[in-house]
Amino acid sequence: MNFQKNFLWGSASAAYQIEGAANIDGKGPSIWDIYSNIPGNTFKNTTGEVAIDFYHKYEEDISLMKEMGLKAYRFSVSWPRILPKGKGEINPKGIEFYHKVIDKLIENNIEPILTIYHWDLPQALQDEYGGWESRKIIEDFTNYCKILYKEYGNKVKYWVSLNEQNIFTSLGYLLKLHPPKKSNMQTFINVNHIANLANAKAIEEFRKHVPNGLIGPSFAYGPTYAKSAHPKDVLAMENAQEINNFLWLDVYARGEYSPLTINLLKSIGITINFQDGDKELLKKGIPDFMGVNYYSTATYRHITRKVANEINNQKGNTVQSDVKELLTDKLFVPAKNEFVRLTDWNWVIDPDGLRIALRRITSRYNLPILITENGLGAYDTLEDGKVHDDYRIEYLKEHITAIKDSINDGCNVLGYCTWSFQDLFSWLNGYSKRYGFVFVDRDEESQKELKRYKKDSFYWYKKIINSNGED
Ligand code: BGP
Repeated sequence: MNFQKNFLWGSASAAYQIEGAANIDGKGPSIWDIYSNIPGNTFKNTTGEVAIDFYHKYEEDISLMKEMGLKAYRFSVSWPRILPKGKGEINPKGIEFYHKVIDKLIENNIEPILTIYHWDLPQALQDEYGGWESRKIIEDFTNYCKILYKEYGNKVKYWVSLNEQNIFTSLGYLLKLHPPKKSNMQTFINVNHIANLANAKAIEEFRKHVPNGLIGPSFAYGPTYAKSAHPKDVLAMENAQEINNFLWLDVYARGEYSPLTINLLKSIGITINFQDGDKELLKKGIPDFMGVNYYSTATYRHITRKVANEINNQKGNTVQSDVKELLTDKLFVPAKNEFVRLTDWNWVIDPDGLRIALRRITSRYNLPILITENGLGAYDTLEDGKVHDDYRIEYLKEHITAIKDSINDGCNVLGYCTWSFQDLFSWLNGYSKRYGFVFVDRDEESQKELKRYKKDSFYWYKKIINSNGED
């Protein structure tokens, strides 16, 4: 079997990572504008203030997409560009900007995939009630969604509700690596329950406003492996699967938490704070597809974190968490997998893991899947206007083969968005970790220009798209 005829060969991005124009045309501050400006919070104190200036260069970038023949482009809307204070007054220039981007994409036969929330929460809502920690956010998020549905609902078919809820909550509320830099398991679970409700409400409203559209969340799916066949390692792996995957996937796809997840949380003293009406609302949030962001698999065992940390040596080229222990250590700890390769940032390279991810979702939920992110972060070098990124081509090729195999296995995959089209700002790694098909020159002298160069992978992906997945 081959890729379906209308397979969405795409690429992805997020507002804060590309737009820049942080204080321009009425945009309000997001939590990331504030957070990345505090020394020590990001790698070498880099910020997305200018990023790659997509705000002013979107036409140039979209013509590069057209030249490549890209079928779909995933981008996110910046909530504080639409609503500078998170609610209340709408910023007309923000509304207009995304109309221009969407129109340009459509004009060039590129399917827009719109992400509603990719982490840039309006700072005003964080200040007023602690952002995702308060149920007040459900109403404000719903109102923001309704504005987008009304404005763009007749132009955009594919919508992503929340990007990687599992990552922004675990890095923000467990590992102290994202704003608001906290570490408390009960707060983490409360925040997630609130985000689940907001996600369900957003989907419920979507059905009313965009009846012909398709919507789903994007989940950062790291399928779990057991370190060994020791039954205790297998149990640890299953615990990790409940708490690191099903905690979200089941709620999205089935509208309820698995009883095992609830009981495992109880065993470490954590409860999910249900209120009247929550269970009914979650049932209304079943998506049309599951968005999957796939980078790596995760291996687990049943020893102590101290031992695990000694074994899992970390590389110091990113901001590291200083959290030494988690409540979940009683149930599982991360372990090293000696059968996989690693990137320059120690991220596992495991194309089979993508096939496993797609199969597990299909087997448990039987939903269509849109791969909303996958890619290789690497140090690229620009020489005479060229970037020879054969390592990226190799990586993507292997992952595309894995998708093809999963389709043959019986998975319904709607499309594949690589991360990313252009080089962009990496939340914890600044600008040296590059993912794009298009190199963006941020050398000091040329930074003002932010000149774009096509990498070797640009021409390669063009061929892949043109042949619908045949190399
Ligand atoms: C995902 C995010 C993206 C992007 C990507 C690469 O978790 O959704 O926004 O950043 O990971 O991550 P990084 O930039 O840390 O390498």
